[in-house]
Amino acid sequence: MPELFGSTRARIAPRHALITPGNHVNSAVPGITGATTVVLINEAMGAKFAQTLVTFQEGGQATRGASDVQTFGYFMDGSATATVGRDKKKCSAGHYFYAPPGQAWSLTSVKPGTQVTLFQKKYVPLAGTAVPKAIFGDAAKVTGTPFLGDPAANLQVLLPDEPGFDMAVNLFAYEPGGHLPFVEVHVMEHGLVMLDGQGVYRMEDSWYPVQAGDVIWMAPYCAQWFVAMGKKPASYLYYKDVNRPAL
Ligand code: UGY
Ligand code: MN
Repeated sequence: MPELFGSTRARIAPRHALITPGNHVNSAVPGITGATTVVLINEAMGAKFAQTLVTFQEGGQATRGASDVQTFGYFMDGSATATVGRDKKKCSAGHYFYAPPGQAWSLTSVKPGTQVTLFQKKYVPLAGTAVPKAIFGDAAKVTGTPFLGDPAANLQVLLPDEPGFDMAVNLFAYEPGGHLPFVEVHVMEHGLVMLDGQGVYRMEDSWYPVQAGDVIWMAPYCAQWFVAMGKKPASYLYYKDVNRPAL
């Protein structure tokens, strides 16, 4: 969609945001070299997590030392060796890794053009519950379930649904015309990237046309609804915070 004469679909509101690929500006992020790195969502926006898109060039790599930050990385395209602590795995499109707090991670032997979406959050411990271990996964091997029984909205949960995890990352795929069954209002925050197709996202009192590559932030209690439009299925990858006490 050409955005001429200073027009844009981007909108940065106090409690939600939409950023399109045409808006991207790179940042220098320590530990990431030979790549363009776009910090799409972070605390500067009002979020309690960060969502970053990294596109690697020849010889690019990423490393992050152990800290209280946990990282989920999803391969949108390309391939690389992901190392978390002492474990390593060759990853390609649709694969993902989870680096728990206290473990270093890196991406090496990266094929030029590889794109990875990172979700990062400071880990909140839960008394009596063990900190999660490293995970490597492949979305193609994760069984989906019809969301609230609707086969037109298929949900894949990529991380274990266990109390040790204070973040979730899911894939949502919609048939054309498929939609969220009602306008959700919830305490959990979302970061989201459209992977395929197009549709309309309602956030608070605005309705936005969205398509593959768009990134969305929804603050806690942001009213939200989505409908897939067009002739192809639509899908998105999204983050949410989970499993911690209300007070
Ligand atoms: O998990 C969720 O809250 C999900 N149903 N929200 C969303 O897709 N906007
Ligand atoms: Mn939601």
